[in-house]
Amino acid sequence: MSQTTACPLDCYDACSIDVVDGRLKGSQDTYTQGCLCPHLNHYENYERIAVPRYEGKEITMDAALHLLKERCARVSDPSQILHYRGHGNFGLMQQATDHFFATYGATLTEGSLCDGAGEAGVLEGRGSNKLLPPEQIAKSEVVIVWGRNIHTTNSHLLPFLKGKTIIVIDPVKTKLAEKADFYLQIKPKGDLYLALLLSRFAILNGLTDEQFLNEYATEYEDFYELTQTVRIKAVLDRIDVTLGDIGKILDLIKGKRTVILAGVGIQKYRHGADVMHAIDSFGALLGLFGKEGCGVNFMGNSKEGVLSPFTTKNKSKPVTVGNVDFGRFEMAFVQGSNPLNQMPDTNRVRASIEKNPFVVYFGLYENETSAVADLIIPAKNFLEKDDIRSSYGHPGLLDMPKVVEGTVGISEYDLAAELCKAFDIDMDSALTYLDYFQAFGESRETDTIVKGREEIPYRNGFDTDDKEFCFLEEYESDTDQDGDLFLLTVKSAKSLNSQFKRDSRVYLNASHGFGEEEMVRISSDKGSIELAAAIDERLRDDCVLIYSGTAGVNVLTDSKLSYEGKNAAYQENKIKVEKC
Ligand SMILES: Nc1nc2c(c(=O)[nH]1)N[C@H]1C(S)=C(S)[C@@H](COP(=O)(O)OP(=O)(O)OC[C@H]3O[C@@H](n4cnc5c(=O)[nH]c(N)nc54)[C@H](O)[C@@H]3O)O[C@H]1N2
Ligand SMILES: Nc1nc2c(c(=O)[nH]1)N[C@H]1C(S)=C(S)[C@@H](COP(=O)(O)OP(=O)(O)OC[C@H]3O[C@@H](n4cnc5c(=O)[nH]c(N)nc54)[C@H](O)[C@@H]3O)O[C@H]1N2
Ligand code: SF4
Ligand SMILES: [Mo]
Repeated sequence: MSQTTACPLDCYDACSIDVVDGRLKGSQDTYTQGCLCPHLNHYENYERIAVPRYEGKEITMDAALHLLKERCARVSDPSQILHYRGHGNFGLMQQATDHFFATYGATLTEGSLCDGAGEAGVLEGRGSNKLLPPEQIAKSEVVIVWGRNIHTTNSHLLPFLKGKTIIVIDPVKTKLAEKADFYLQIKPKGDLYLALLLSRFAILNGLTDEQFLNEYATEYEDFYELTQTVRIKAVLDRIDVTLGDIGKILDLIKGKRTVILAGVGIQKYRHGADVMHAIDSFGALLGLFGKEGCGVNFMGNSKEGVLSPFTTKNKSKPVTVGNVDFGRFEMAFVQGSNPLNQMPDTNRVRASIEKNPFVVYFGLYENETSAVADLIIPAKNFLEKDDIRSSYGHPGLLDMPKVVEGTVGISEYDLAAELCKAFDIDMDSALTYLDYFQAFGESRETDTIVKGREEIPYRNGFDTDDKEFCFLEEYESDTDQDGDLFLLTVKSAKSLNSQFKRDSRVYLNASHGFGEEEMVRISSDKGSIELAAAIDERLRDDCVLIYSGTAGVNVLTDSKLSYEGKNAAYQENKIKVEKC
């Protein structure tokens, strides 16, 4: 017997899955093309939390829910309860708990650990962040992959890139960079200046689309003036790019249908919004919006066109997810997340979580956060509950029906419904919510997509007040030029952030003189960790790489947020590496 569901993970691909006799197989649809990735191929092998625990002792689910309700009731001011929800599961029904906590008056989070800065940059220029469908990428002639590691994070897009001219801009020589027609091993944080210089020379070399600019982006002359304030020689040296590199990129894209795929790598900095806005401004000069086979894509907004039936706002002012002080609250409910590994500045997070008198961890796996939680509630996995999801990589709206009768854990809906019942809060049936979400779908021949998504985004102008693109007008300049090393914390092929098989080493260029497996101490102004070295010739000699999910990586990072977008800025502070 075969049933179809979808991968629940925080991943561009949102694959369709056929469950055949209990085994997970990639559906043969045009996007998933019959294959899943290691996370899902080995999904059943990862040991789950089977039984709830309170203060280290196993308890029944009934007892756990009773404790949870009792504790909520005991907090006299509900805004003293923090609801901290991550993206361990991307199903829309995960928000069911927001409904309870928001209605009850608890404090929710805002901002992002992920793409908030880039998203803010996109919104400034376009007024919305519309997803560029893979079909348009397939119709392009040139693809610029800018701070995105497609083989690792978005592998199902690779077939759509076949036969195209590929340009990669990344401080790490990724797999795609190895095969690219042109690879620019830029210095980290150099992208804003690169975009400004590309724009300046695009204008000088006549690559702009006058008709498009006169209709949809008339302020381009002011932007040209901004690009002229950049001191060419000094800036090129600083970002380790030559005039020849700029010329080569412009030659490759001249007159070609071009797509820019920007990833989170470009915006893990405080000025991340400006970086993305500068890249978008370059795209607008070339007239890449609203045309077949063209576009600029930065993690599409997965919720574009999908509203939430759940109450998610209340009177309590939300706190920012990147620097929340858990210690300020009387209770913290952590769902689908591992803040003690994934939030920046782990030492600060640890101290603040330790101050919180009642931390609840609601998840699938043991991790740094479950290790310190007072109450642990296992969740059902995606195979064991009904859900539905959208994606930030394609326009699909994918049903995720229950395919297995689970024996452990509780679903987010059931947990929220229990709490709502206890506190006399209205909540509809799970089916009502699922129907509500399904109504945003539109069936096509072979799949269902979110209704109203544009096949060619921005065909009729932008979503700004005057329908025009707003160019970058000013930017925070990056003055950081000290001799310390850049820390790149990128995604690993074996883990999904901190889920599954985590990496444990620090990757360095051989020029630093460390041996393979030699223990080294990596320090920043936030703390230090010790890891075994791995020699990696894909890296520049001013960069050190530690994969996201590695234990301790965020001891090194700072919790200062991006200037716009309330985003964590994981790559802002520099590091030193020395022998242990
Ligand atoms: N296998 C796997 N897939 C995943 C995830 C995972 O953990 N594992 N995580 C998922 C999530 S949550 C997200 S947000 C997406 C993210 O997907 P991506 O955007 O692909 O994520 P990253 O690996 O963080 O960064 C991409 C690239 O940016 C480069 N980079 C770093 N700094 C700079 C810079 O200053 N300039 C430039 N030009 N490039 C830079 C890095 O070297 C890296 O190759 O992936 C999703 N998919
Ligand atoms: N240094 C560094 N830090 C980073 C990043 C980086 O690149 N570098 N990336 C950032 C990014 S892009 C992101 S998106 C965040 C991600 O940060 P988090 O959202 O905290 O992601 P994970 O660490 O993968 O934790 C997900 C948890 O969800 C739980 N889970 C899985 N499925 C379910 C379910 O169905 N129900 C419930 N209740 N729980 C479930 C699992 O137990 C798992 O522990 O991390 C950020 N942190
Ligand atoms: S993690 Fe991504 S690539 Fe892997 S199965 Fe899920 S959606 Fe597909
Ligand atoms: Mo993310």
